[in-house]
Amino acid sequence: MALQVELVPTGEIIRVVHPHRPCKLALGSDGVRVTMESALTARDRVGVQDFVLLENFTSEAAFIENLRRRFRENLIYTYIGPVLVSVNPYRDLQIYSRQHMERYRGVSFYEVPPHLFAVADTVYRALRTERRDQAVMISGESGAGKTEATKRLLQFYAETCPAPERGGAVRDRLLQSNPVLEAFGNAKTLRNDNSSRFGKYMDVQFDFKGAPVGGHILSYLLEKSRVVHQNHGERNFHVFYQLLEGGEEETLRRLGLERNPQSYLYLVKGQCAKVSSINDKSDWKVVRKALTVIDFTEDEVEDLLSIVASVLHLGNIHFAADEESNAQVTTENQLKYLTRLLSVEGSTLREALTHRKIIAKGEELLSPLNLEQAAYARDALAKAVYSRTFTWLVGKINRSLASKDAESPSWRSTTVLGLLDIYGFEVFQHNSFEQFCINYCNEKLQQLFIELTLKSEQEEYEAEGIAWEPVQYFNNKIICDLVEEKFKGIISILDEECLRPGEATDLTFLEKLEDTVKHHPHFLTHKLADQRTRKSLGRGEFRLLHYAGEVTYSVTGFLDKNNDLLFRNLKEVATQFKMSLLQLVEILQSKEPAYVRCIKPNDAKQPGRFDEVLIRHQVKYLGLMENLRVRRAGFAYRRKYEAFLQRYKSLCPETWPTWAGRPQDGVAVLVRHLGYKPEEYKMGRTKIFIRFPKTLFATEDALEVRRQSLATKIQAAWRGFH
Ligand code: AD9
Ligand code: MG
Repeated sequence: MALQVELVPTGEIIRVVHPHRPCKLALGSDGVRVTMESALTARDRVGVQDFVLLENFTSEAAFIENLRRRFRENLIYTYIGPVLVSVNPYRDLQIYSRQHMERYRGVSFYEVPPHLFAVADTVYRALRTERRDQAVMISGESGAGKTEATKRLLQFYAETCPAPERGGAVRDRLLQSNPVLEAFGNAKTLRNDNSSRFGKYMDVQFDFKGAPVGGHILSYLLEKSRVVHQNHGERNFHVFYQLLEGGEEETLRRLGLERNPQSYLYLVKGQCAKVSSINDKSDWKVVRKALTVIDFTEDEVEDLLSIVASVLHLGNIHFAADEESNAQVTTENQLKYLTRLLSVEGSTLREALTHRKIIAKGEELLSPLNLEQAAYARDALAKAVYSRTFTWLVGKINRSLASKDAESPSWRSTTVLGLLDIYGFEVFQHNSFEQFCINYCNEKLQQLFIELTLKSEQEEYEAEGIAWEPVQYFNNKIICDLVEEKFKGIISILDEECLRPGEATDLTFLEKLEDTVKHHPHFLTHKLADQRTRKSLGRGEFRLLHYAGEVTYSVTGFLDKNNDLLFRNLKEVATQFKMSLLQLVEILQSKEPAYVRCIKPNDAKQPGRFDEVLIRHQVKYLGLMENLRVRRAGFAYRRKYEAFLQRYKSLCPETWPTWAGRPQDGVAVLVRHLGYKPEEYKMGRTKIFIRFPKTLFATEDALEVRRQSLATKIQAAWRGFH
């Protein structure tokens, strides 16, 4: 096996430190053999570890080729400057061990191969030394590896940060909140066996010594429709199957449940209760234990299970029509369990399932429901019960994670590290309100991403005293405005329609939309389309040209689903989702951002398969080329003077083996010796900026030659010694 080492000459001694490129070091009876792959062939084989070093940085093909080479070598991480691009390997690469954590602690970001832990460590050190709040934003499509990355980051902090003086349990709670949230908020979908069906933003609070002392979770838009319906090949939320498989006999009996998921209508729609990659029984054990760690009392666990069970019983409630076509409950047994589990009167529940309250002339009247309406009411109740339980669960976890020292003076000096694991941009054959919300969310985050990347570039140039040349880029604010603008944005119009119950329908909403935003370059409907595009648009649809591409949304269900989200106090016209999103953007803006951009290599969840079409699409919608262009606008490469000098000082007799003066002056002497032309680089206050990769590569190659000759010398010396 090729050992990954780097030889760094320190005076007369050869020290083996971090890997930079592959090199074989063999100790045999005839001495030591050091064979290094040349820098050039290594670049050919494994690509560059930072996309800014791509010669042809505007070429998408070159970008993808670099990803492919690295992926083939199991190098799943690559940088775009400080941004980490990650490709899901779909196999355990054994790269997250305690040793790996140690290896990435306290080292210089660019001196080690790209890794999630390098980001974790850099963020943590910035938090400690600059005392600024940080946020790691993890994005990518379903199955790309966001949740895995979030978990690895949490694990890194839990294992490597010092323990707090008091309340050490918080580290366990931070870790254990995960299986519980996943049980209730994740499900098997066609794209991912453990797909998060809610967005998550988690804050970890650190005290002034850098120990984790508390946490807080914000959740976004749980996909509650899954409770009552799953597409073929998908499942309901994990917790249902876990409880049925893993719950104790006695518990199930008390809840009136049978072990077989096939007995429950809410669990059979997707026809795949069993998933080979999931062990519901052992997962339940983990969840059950985690509930205790995060402070659930036995009574609270009991309540939680009662609610889970009641959703299953609700799904099995059947109705029959009486002679007036009014729905009557026919499943008395289910009703009996429900009244007990939910602690409601049987008559109240029966009435709620088969009648609707209406107010006529100031009086409350009960109007009977027909079969279809009753089934709808039953499903609505199941969804409401489940989603409220989820909200309650998050609140409960937050109380358990809340720092117990909130009142103490040290609390005031805490810093916060946020982790954002949100669903990526989605385009399906059929896109509805959920996709609209998710894609709007991604549109906002993309706007923030580009803004912050540009801002940090500009700030760095200014701080370094280097002239900033404005970069041309696509600003997706125009699309965000189209969705969220007051009075004439899509959300405003939708809310307005929701305020006209009885009169408004999904189609009147679409008509209003057509009237208000008809000339917008990113908006199209059947009516507004020309002959050519009209064919591809249905009458109940509108199309948005997102930064990531076109998506056609069907308006069916928009009013209903939005009503669900609306604040009950309807004086203000704003939806909950938009508000919580704006709040999230504010939270993120107040922090120093770091980014992990996850890519899914194939749809088959298979290791080693690199599906180019799929990947090209993600590179596009993650805005990676835009990101690279901004990063490369001026200079391909920049390094602190100390780091640059340390790495290349052996190439100049004046700086080798040590340079006594200021590192900046040493670098000046060094690059003059190397023959850098004035237009190829600039000297900032603390860093050297190099314009083109080829300048850097020439220097790297020179270093390579020097190392090879050193290696030859050691071998000769070794042979002489023996
Ligand atoms: V979704 O939007 O919630 O549907 P995620 O969160 O992006 O999606 P997730 O992290 O759940 O995807 O990853 C999907 C699966 O890919 C995991 O269950 C693992 O089996 C696999 N995976 C992801 N990242 C890694 C990794 N770094 N190493 C090995 C991985 N396997
Ligand atoms: Mg996820």
